[in-house]
Amino acid sequence: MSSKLVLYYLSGSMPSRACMLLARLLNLNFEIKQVNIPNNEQFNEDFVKLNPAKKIPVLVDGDYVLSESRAILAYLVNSRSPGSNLYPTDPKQRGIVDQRLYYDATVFLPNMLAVIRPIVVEKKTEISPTLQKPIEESLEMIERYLNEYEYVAASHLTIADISMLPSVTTAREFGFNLTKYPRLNKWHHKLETLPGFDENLYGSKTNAAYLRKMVNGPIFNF
Ligand SMILES: N[C@@H](CCC(=O)N[C@@H](CS)C(=O)NCC(=O)O)C(=O)O
Repeated sequence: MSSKLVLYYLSGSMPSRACMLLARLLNLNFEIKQVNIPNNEQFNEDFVKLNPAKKIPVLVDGDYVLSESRAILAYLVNSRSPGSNLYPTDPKQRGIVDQRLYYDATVFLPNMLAVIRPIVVEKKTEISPTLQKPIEESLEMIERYLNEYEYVAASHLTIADISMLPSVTTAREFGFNLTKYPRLNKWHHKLETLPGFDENLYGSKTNAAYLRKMVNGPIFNF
């Protein structure tokens, strides 16, 4: 029997919510341990032992510890739902899913975190307007992916959708107009039916509200 999973998490954190969404979708028995990033709990000694990179999410499965949300998503499918088309086993199909995951890890999420981290962790009180365009470019990129397939990497849901969804919901709460990207907007509507979407929405709203409070105004002037 597999052990109970523990997810180090914060609802305002997009990659944490991606792991939560997949855990809910797979109906996994898991416990959430809050790591309060605004209070800098990621720098606490015990947490740093768990993840020296000082980031959430972290998954603990017995004595196995894994960080990096996309590695966690892949591990959860491979270990709890092997063979599922959430992470296709065909090399070419998996290649497309991995490409989207790497795009998310190296471009889209960093574009979002460039807005969030200075405020939440560094306690800055201003957001540079130059950070708006890179997010628009990422939304356009996902629109292109959705031109190729109904979901971002295939004709069905994969972990690439789950990885990107929290950042798209957050972008919408930041004021980005998703109707400018018709396929993305439709995709987002479809994913609203996923178990855990309400928690994703709550986290996105909390995050946006925190930023607006800290900068004392809108996140961007559209
Ligand atoms: N590439 C990582 C990014 C993790 C990440 O940056 N997490 C943020 C919360 S969204 C964090 O823990 N930030 C704390 C800090 O930067 O000090 C992943 O996808 O898991």
